[in-house]
Amino acid sequence: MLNETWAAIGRARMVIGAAALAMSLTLGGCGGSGGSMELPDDLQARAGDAGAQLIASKLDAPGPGELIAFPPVPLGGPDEAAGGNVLLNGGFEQRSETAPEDAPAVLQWTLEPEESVTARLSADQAAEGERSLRVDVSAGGRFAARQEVTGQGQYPHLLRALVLTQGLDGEVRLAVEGRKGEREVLSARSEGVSGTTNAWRQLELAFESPAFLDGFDVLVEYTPASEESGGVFWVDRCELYRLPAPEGENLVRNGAFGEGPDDELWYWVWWENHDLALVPSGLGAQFPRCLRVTLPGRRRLGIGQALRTVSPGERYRVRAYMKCEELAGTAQLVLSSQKAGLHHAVGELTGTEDWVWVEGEFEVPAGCDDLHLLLNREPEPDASDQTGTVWFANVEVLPISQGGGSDGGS
Ligand SMILES: [Ca+2]
Repeated sequence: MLNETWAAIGRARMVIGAAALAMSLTLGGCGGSGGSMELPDDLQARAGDAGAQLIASKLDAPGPGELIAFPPVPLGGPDEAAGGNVLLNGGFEQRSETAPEDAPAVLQWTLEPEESVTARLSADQAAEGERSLRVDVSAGGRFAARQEVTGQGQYPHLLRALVLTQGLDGEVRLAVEGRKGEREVLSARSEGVSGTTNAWRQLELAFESPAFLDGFDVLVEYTPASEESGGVFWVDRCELYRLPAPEGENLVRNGAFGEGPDDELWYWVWWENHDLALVPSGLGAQFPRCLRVTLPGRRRLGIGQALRTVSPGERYRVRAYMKCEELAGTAQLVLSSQKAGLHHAVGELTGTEDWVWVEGEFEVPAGCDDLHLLLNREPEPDASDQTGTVWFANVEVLPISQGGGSDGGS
Protein backbone atom coordinates (compact mmCIF):
# COMPACT_ATOMS: atom_id res chain seq x y z
CA MET A 1 0.00 0.00 0.00
CA LEU A 2 2.59 2.47 1.04
CA ASN A 3 4.75 1.55 -1.89
CA GLU A 4 2.27 3.13 -4.28
CA THR A 5 2.73 6.47 -2.66
CA TRP A 6 6.46 6.24 -3.20
CA ALA A 7 6.20 5.88 -6.93
CA ALA A 8 6.24 9.57 -7.76
CA ILE A 9 9.45 11.19 -6.67
CA GLY A 10 8.74 14.78 -5.86
CA ARG A 11 11.11 17.61 -6.33
CA ALA A 12 14.00 17.00 -4.05
CA ARG A 13 16.40 19.31 -2.48
CA MET A 14 19.31 18.88 -0.20
CA VAL A 15 20.90 21.36 2.06
CA ILE A 16 24.50 20.69 2.79
CA GLY A 17 25.43 22.15 6.07
CA ALA A 18 23.44 24.43 8.23
CA ALA A 19 21.82 26.70 5.71
CA ALA A 20 18.86 27.24 7.95
CA LEU A 21 20.51 29.98 9.79
CA ALA A 22 18.67 32.81 11.28
CA MET A 23 20.52 36.08 11.24
CA SER A 24 19.80 39.20 13.08
CA LEU A 25 21.36 42.52 13.73
CA THR A 26 20.84 44.23 16.99
CA LEU A 27 21.58 47.89 16.88
CA GLY A 28 23.12 48.90 20.12
CA GLY A 29 21.24 51.18 22.40
CA CYS A 30 22.47 54.64 21.52
CA GLY A 31 21.11 56.09 24.70
CA GLY A 32 24.27 55.34 26.58
CA SER A 33 22.39 53.35 29.16
CA GLY A 34 25.15 50.79 29.31
CA GLY A 35 26.54 51.58 32.72
CA SER A 36 29.53 49.34 32.23
CA MET A 37 31.59 52.14 30.69
CA GLU A 38 33.90 54.07 32.95
CA LEU A 39 36.03 56.99 31.95
CA PRO A 40 39.73 56.89 32.72
CA ASP A 41 40.68 58.90 35.80
CA ASP A 42 42.07 61.90 33.97
CA LEU A 43 39.04 62.17 31.71
CA GLN A 44 36.67 61.50 34.59
CA ALA A 45 38.14 64.44 36.47
CA ARG A 46 37.72 66.70 33.48
CA ALA A 47 34.23 65.47 32.72
CA GLY A 48 33.04 65.82 36.32
CA ASP A 49 29.31 65.47 36.80
CA ALA A 50 28.77 65.82 33.10
CA GLY A 51 30.76 62.68 32.47
CA ALA A 52 27.76 60.75 31.23
CA GLN A 53 26.92 63.42 28.70
CA LEU A 54 28.19 62.83 25.23
CA ILE A 55 29.70 66.21 24.42
CA ALA A 56 32.25 65.19 21.93
CA SER A 57 33.20 61.80 20.72
CA LYS A 58 36.78 60.85 21.23
CA LEU A 59 36.71 59.81 17.61
CA ASP A 60 36.43 63.42 16.52
CA ALA A 61 39.82 64.30 17.95
CA PRO A 62 38.61 67.11 20.22
CA GLY A 63 40.82 70.11 20.94
CA PRO A 64 42.37 71.06 24.29
CA GLY A 65 39.85 71.66 27.06
CA GLU A 66 36.97 69.89 25.36
CA LEU A 67 35.04 67.41 27.42
CA ILE A 68 35.23 63.87 26.19
CA ALA A 69 33.02 60.85 26.57
CA PHE A 70 33.57 57.45 25.08
CA PRO A 71 30.95 55.98 22.73
CA PRO A 72 28.07 54.34 24.57
CA VAL A 73 28.19 50.57 24.96
CA PRO A 74 25.09 48.36 24.70
CA LEU A 75 24.29 46.31 27.75
CA GLY A 76 25.40 42.73 27.43
CA GLY A 77 28.08 40.59 28.86
CA PRO A 78 28.13 36.91 29.65
CA ASP A 79 24.81 35.17 29.70
CA GLU A 80 25.01 32.73 32.58
CA ALA A 81 22.10 30.65 31.31
CA ALA A 82 23.97 30.03 28.08
CA GLY A 83 26.95 28.42 29.76
CA GLY A 84 29.63 31.02 29.27
CA ASN A 85 31.62 32.48 26.43
CA VAL A 86 33.31 29.84 24.29
CA LEU A 87 35.73 32.30 22.66
CA LEU A 88 39.14 32.99 24.13
CA ASN A 89 40.43 36.54 24.37
CA GLY A 90 37.13 37.78 22.95
CA GLY A 91 37.76 41.12 24.65
CA PHE A 92 41.04 41.59 22.77
CA GLU A 93 42.99 42.27 25.96
CA GLN A 94 45.80 39.77 25.58
CA ARG A 95 48.58 40.03 23.05
CA SER A 96 51.16 37.42 22.25
CA GLU A 97 54.10 37.57 24.66
CA THR A 98 56.58 36.78 21.98
CA ALA A 99 55.40 39.20 19.33
CA PRO A 100 57.03 42.62 18.76
CA GLU A 101 55.18 45.54 20.34
CA ASP A 102 53.69 46.72 17.07
CA ALA A 103 52.99 43.34 15.54
CA PRO A 104 49.35 42.30 15.06
CA ALA A 105 49.80 39.26 17.30
CA VAL A 106 46.59 38.88 19.24
CA LEU A 107 46.40 35.86 21.48
CA GLN A 108 43.99 33.14 20.23
CA TRP A 109 43.09 35.04 17.06
CA THR A 110 44.55 34.66 13.59
CA LEU A 111 44.58 38.02 11.85
CA GLU A 112 44.38 38.12 8.08
CA PRO A 113 44.98 41.70 6.94
CA GLU A 114 45.67 42.46 3.29
CA GLU A 115 48.62 44.67 2.45
CA SER A 116 46.89 48.02 2.89
CA VAL A 117 45.32 47.05 6.23
CA THR A 118 46.80 47.31 9.71
CA ALA A 119 45.31 45.60 12.73
CA ARG A 120 46.46 45.88 16.34
CA LEU A 121 45.33 45.82 19.92
CA SER A 122 44.55 49.39 20.81
CA ALA A 123 43.77 51.28 24.00
CA ASP A 124 42.20 54.25 22.19
CA GLN A 125 38.77 52.57 22.33
CA ALA A 126 37.44 49.83 24.55
CA ALA A 127 33.88 48.68 25.11
CA GLU A 128 35.10 46.60 28.04
CA GLY A 129 38.47 46.17 29.65
CA GLU A 130 41.29 48.37 28.39
CA ARG A 131 41.74 47.38 24.78
CA SER A 132 39.97 46.49 21.60
CA LEU A 133 41.04 45.30 18.19
CA ARG A 134 41.60 48.34 15.98
CA VAL A 135 41.68 47.86 12.22
CA ASP A 136 42.70 50.64 9.83
CA VAL A 137 41.72 49.85 6.26
CA SER A 138 42.60 51.63 3.01
CA ALA A 139 42.92 51.03 -0.72
CA GLY A 140 40.17 48.43 -0.68
CA GLY A 141 42.08 45.96 1.46
CA ARG A 142 40.23 43.12 3.10
CA PHE A 143 40.55 41.90 6.67
CA ALA A 144 39.51 38.96 8.81
CA ALA A 145 40.16 37.95 12.41
CA ARG A 146 39.60 34.23 12.88
CA GLN A 147 39.33 31.92 15.86
CA GLU A 148 38.83 28.17 15.62
CA VAL A 149 36.26 26.53 17.85
CA THR A 150 36.22 22.75 18.30
CA GLY A 151 34.06 20.02 19.78
CA GLN A 152 30.71 21.82 19.76
CA GLY A 153 28.38 19.12 18.38
CA GLN A 154 24.90 19.84 17.08
CA TYR A 155 23.68 22.82 19.06
CA PRO A 156 22.25 26.24 18.33
CA HIS A 157 24.88 28.93 18.81
CA LEU A 158 24.80 32.68 19.24
CA LEU A 159 27.80 34.70 18.10
CA ARG A 160 27.96 38.38 18.97
CA ALA A 161 30.45 41.22 19.11
CA LEU A 162 30.57 44.97 19.55
CA VAL A 163 31.73 47.06 16.61
CA LEU A 164 32.55 50.75 16.38
CA THR A 165 33.22 52.36 13.01
CA GLN A 166 34.54 55.69 11.79
CA GLY A 167 34.23 56.74 8.17
CA LEU A 168 34.17 53.11 7.14
CA ASP A 169 33.47 52.46 3.47
CA GLY A 170 32.56 48.79 3.24
CA GLU A 171 31.15 46.54 5.91
CA VAL A 172 32.21 44.72 9.07
CA ARG A 173 30.26 41.57 9.87
CA LEU A 174 30.42 38.38 11.86
CA ALA A 175 30.73 35.06 10.10
CA VAL A 176 31.06 31.37 10.79
CA GLU A 177 32.70 28.87 8.45
CA GLY A 178 33.07 25.12 8.71
CA ARG A 179 34.75 22.74 6.29
CA LYS A 180 34.96 18.97 6.11
CA GLY A 181 37.79 18.20 3.72
CA GLU A 182 37.09 20.22 0.59
CA ARG A 183 33.41 20.66 1.38
CA GLU A 184 32.03 23.81 2.95
CA VAL A 185 29.39 22.49 5.32
CA LEU A 186 28.71 25.53 7.48
CA SER A 187 28.58 29.13 6.29
CA ALA A 188 26.64 32.06 7.70
CA ARG A 189 27.06 35.82 7.96
CA SER A 190 25.48 38.56 10.04
CA GLU A 191 24.30 41.93 8.84
CA GLY A 192 27.07 44.43 8.28
CA VAL A 193 28.01 47.75 9.85
CA SER A 194 29.55 50.68 7.95
CA GLY A 195 29.91 54.46 8.06
CA THR A 196 30.40 56.17 11.42
CA THR A 197 28.46 54.60 14.26
CA ASN A 198 29.39 56.99 17.12
CA ALA A 199 28.34 54.18 19.48
CA TRP A 200 29.31 50.55 19.88
CA ARG A 201 26.88 48.37 17.97
CA GLN A 202 26.20 44.78 18.79
CA LEU A 203 26.24 42.37 15.87
CA GLU A 204 24.58 39.00 16.30
CA LEU A 205 24.65 35.79 14.32
CA ALA A 206 22.59 32.72 15.24
CA PHE A 207 23.47 29.38 13.68
CA GLU A 208 23.45 25.65 14.35
CA SER A 209 26.53 23.51 13.93
CA PRO A 210 26.31 20.01 12.43
CA ALA A 211 27.42 17.10 14.63
CA PHE A 212 29.81 15.75 12.00
CA LEU A 213 31.90 18.93 12.09
CA ASP A 214 34.91 18.63 14.39
CA GLY A 215 35.33 22.39 14.48
CA PHE A 216 34.49 25.66 12.78
CA ASP A 217 35.93 29.14 12.47
CA VAL A 218 34.40 32.26 13.96
CA LEU A 219 35.29 35.40 12.01
CA VAL A 220 35.11 39.15 12.24
CA GLU A 221 35.53 40.17 8.62
CA TYR A 222 35.69 43.39 6.67
CA THR A 223 34.64 43.59 3.04
CA PRO A 224 35.50 46.80 1.14
CA ALA A 225 32.89 48.50 -1.02
CA SER A 226 35.41 49.42 -3.71
CA GLU A 227 39.12 49.50 -4.48
CA GLU A 228 39.34 52.90 -2.76
CA SER A 229 37.53 51.88 0.40
CA GLY A 230 39.01 52.97 3.70
CA GLY A 231 38.19 53.84 7.29
CA VAL A 232 38.66 52.55 10.80
CA PHE A 233 36.79 50.07 12.95
CA TRP A 234 37.16 48.62 16.41
CA VAL A 235 35.94 45.25 17.68
CA ASP A 236 35.44 44.26 21.32
CA ARG A 237 33.51 41.85 23.57
CA CYS A 238 33.36 39.06 21.01
CA GLU A 239 31.28 36.19 22.43
CA LEU A 240 30.09 32.78 21.35
CA TYR A 241 27.47 30.90 23.35
CA ARG A 242 26.38 27.32 22.87
CA LEU A 243 22.68 27.37 23.66
CA PRO A 244 20.77 24.42 25.09
CA ALA A 245 19.23 22.12 22.50
CA PRO A 246 15.43 22.49 22.41
CA GLU A 247 13.90 19.63 24.37
CA GLY A 248 11.02 17.40 23.38
CA GLU A 249 10.56 18.89 19.93
CA ASN A 250 11.52 15.97 17.71
CA LEU A 251 8.39 14.17 16.53
CA VAL A 252 10.37 11.15 15.34
CA ARG A 253 10.59 8.44 17.95
CA ASN A 254 14.07 6.99 18.34
CA GLY A 255 15.21 9.36 15.59
CA ALA A 256 18.77 9.20 16.88
CA PHE A 257 18.68 5.36 16.92
CA GLY A 258 19.93 5.39 20.50
CA GLU A 259 17.01 3.59 22.15
CA GLY A 260 16.98 -0.12 22.84
CA PRO A 261 19.70 -2.75 22.53
CA ASP A 262 22.18 -2.84 19.66
CA ASP A 263 20.25 -5.49 17.75
CA GLU A 264 16.74 -4.01 17.95
CA LEU A 265 15.46 -1.07 15.97
CA TRP A 266 12.77 0.44 18.14
CA TYR A 267 9.76 2.37 16.77
CA TRP A 268 10.76 2.02 13.11
CA VAL A 269 9.14 -0.47 10.72
CA TRP A 270 10.30 -1.78 7.35
CA TRP A 271 8.68 -3.57 4.47
CA GLU A 272 11.59 -5.32 2.82
CA ASN A 273 14.13 -7.83 3.97
CA HIS A 274 16.90 -5.33 4.56
CA ASP A 275 20.35 -5.91 5.95
CA LEU A 276 19.95 -3.50 8.89
CA ALA A 277 22.41 -2.75 11.67
CA LEU A 278 22.79 -0.22 14.43
CA VAL A 279 26.43 0.84 14.34
CA PRO A 280 28.65 3.54 15.86
CA SER A 281 28.10 6.80 13.98
CA GLY A 282 31.43 8.51 14.59
CA LEU A 283 29.43 11.69 15.31
CA GLY A 284 30.59 11.95 18.89
CA ALA A 285 28.79 11.43 22.19
CA GLN A 286 25.70 13.34 21.13
CA PHE A 287 24.56 10.77 18.53
CA PRO A 288 26.71 7.70 19.12
CA ARG A 289 24.62 5.29 17.02
CA CYS A 290 23.30 5.34 13.50
CA LEU A 291 21.33 3.04 11.21
CA ARG A 292 23.21 1.26 8.44
CA VAL A 293 21.35 -0.37 5.56
CA THR A 294 23.07 -2.49 2.92
CA LEU A 295 21.03 -3.54 -0.09
CA PRO A 296 21.26 -4.34 -3.80
CA GLY A 297 20.37 -1.58 -6.23
CA ARG A 298 17.28 -3.40 -7.47
CA ARG A 299 15.63 -3.54 -4.09
CA ARG A 300 13.54 -0.79 -2.59
CA LEU A 301 14.71 0.80 0.61
CA GLY A 302 11.73 1.41 2.86
CA ILE A 303 12.01 2.09 6.57
CA GLY A 304 9.58 4.41 8.26
CA GLN A 305 7.26 5.39 11.05
CA ALA A 306 3.95 7.16 11.43
CA LEU A 307 4.09 10.77 12.63
CA ARG A 308 1.00 10.85 14.79
CA THR A 309 1.49 14.18 16.48
CA VAL A 310 1.62 16.52 13.47
CA SER A 311 -1.21 18.99 12.83
CA PRO A 312 -2.70 19.81 9.39
CA GLY A 313 -1.82 23.32 8.28
CA GLU A 314 1.32 23.45 10.43
CA ARG A 315 4.80 23.66 8.93
CA TYR A 316 7.62 21.36 9.96
CA ARG A 317 11.29 20.95 9.26
CA VAL A 318 12.60 17.47 8.45
CA ARG A 319 16.27 16.67 8.55
CA ALA A 320 18.78 13.88 9.10
CA TYR A 321 22.43 13.09 8.75
CA MET A 322 23.00 10.75 5.83
CA LYS A 323 25.97 9.18 4.11
CA CYS A 324 26.37 6.44 1.52
CA GLU A 325 28.83 4.12 -0.17
CA GLU A 326 28.46 2.81 -3.71
CA LEU A 327 24.74 3.40 -3.50
CA ALA A 328 22.73 2.97 -6.69
CA GLY A 329 19.78 5.32 -7.08
CA THR A 330 18.91 8.15 -4.72
CA ALA A 331 18.41 7.90 -0.98
CA GLN A 332 15.95 10.42 0.43
CA LEU A 333 13.72 11.38 3.31
CA VAL A 334 10.09 11.17 2.18
CA LEU A 335 6.93 12.54 3.80
CA SER A 336 4.03 10.46 2.61
CA SER A 337 0.26 10.58 3.11
CA GLN A 338 -2.05 8.45 1.01
CA LYS A 339 -5.18 10.24 2.17
CA ALA A 340 -3.83 13.67 1.31
CA GLY A 341 -1.87 12.55 -1.77
CA LEU A 342 1.35 13.84 -0.31
CA HIS A 343 4.75 12.64 -1.44
CA HIS A 344 7.43 15.11 -0.46
CA ALA A 345 11.03 14.00 -0.94
CA VAL A 346 14.01 15.70 0.67
CA GLY A 347 17.66 15.05 -0.19
CA GLU A 348 19.33 13.19 -3.02
CA LEU A 349 22.22 11.08 -1.85
CA THR A 350 23.82 8.76 -4.36
CA GLY A 351 27.12 6.98 -4.97
CA THR A 352 29.63 7.55 -2.19
CA GLU A 353 29.33 10.55 0.11
CA ASP A 354 30.48 11.40 3.62
CA TRP A 355 27.99 12.68 6.21
CA VAL A 356 25.81 15.53 5.03
CA TRP A 357 22.94 17.27 6.73
CA VAL A 358 19.88 16.71 4.58
CA GLU A 359 17.13 19.19 5.33
CA GLY A 360 13.81 20.45 4.02
CA GLU A 361 10.45 21.86 5.02
CA PHE A 362 6.90 20.72 4.53
CA GLU A 363 3.37 21.67 5.43
CA VAL A 364 0.90 19.05 6.60
CA PRO A 365 -2.06 19.06 4.15
CA ALA A 366 -5.64 19.37 5.31
CA GLY A 367 -7.27 16.06 6.15
CA CYS A 368 -3.95 14.33 6.63
CA ASP A 369 -3.95 11.96 9.58
CA ASP A 370 -1.75 9.24 8.11
CA LEU A 371 1.58 11.02 7.65
CA HIS A 372 4.60 8.75 7.47
CA LEU A 373 8.26 9.60 7.43
CA LEU A 374 10.21 7.20 5.24
CA LEU A 375 13.90 6.53 4.80
CA ASN A 376 13.60 5.79 1.14
CA ARG A 377 15.31 4.69 -2.02
CA GLU A 378 13.41 3.69 -5.12
CA PRO A 379 14.60 0.45 -6.73
CA GLU A 380 16.92 0.79 -9.70
CA PRO A 381 15.83 -1.87 -12.23
CA ASP A 382 19.01 -1.47 -14.27
CA ALA A 383 21.40 -1.63 -11.32
CA SER A 384 23.95 -4.43 -11.09
CA ASP A 385 23.88 -7.07 -8.38
CA GLN A 386 26.40 -5.08 -6.40
CA THR A 387 25.19 -3.91 -3.02
CA GLY A 388 25.36 -0.37 -1.74
CA THR A 389 25.17 1.04 1.76
CA VAL A 390 23.41 4.04 3.25
CA TRP A 391 23.59 5.39 6.79
CA PHE A 392 21.08 7.54 8.67
CA ALA A 393 21.65 9.41 11.95
CA ASN A 394 19.52 11.72 14.09
CA VAL A 395 16.38 11.87 11.99
CA GLU A 396 14.25 14.83 13.10
CA VAL A 397 10.88 16.38 12.37
CA LEU A 398 10.64 19.71 14.17
CA PRO A 399 7.78 22.20 14.28
CA ILE A 400 8.59 25.57 12.71
CA SER A 401 7.47 28.17 15.20
CA GLN A 402 5.45 31.11 13.97
CA GLY A 403 7.47 34.25 13.34
CA GLY A 404 10.71 32.47 12.56
CA GLY A 405 13.42 31.34 14.89
CA SER A 406 13.79 28.03 13.13
CA ASP A 407 13.02 29.02 9.55
CA GLY A 408 14.42 26.23 7.47
CA GLY A 409 17.06 26.19 4.80
CA SER A 410 16.66 26.69 1.12
CA1 LIG B 1 38.35 44.77 25.48
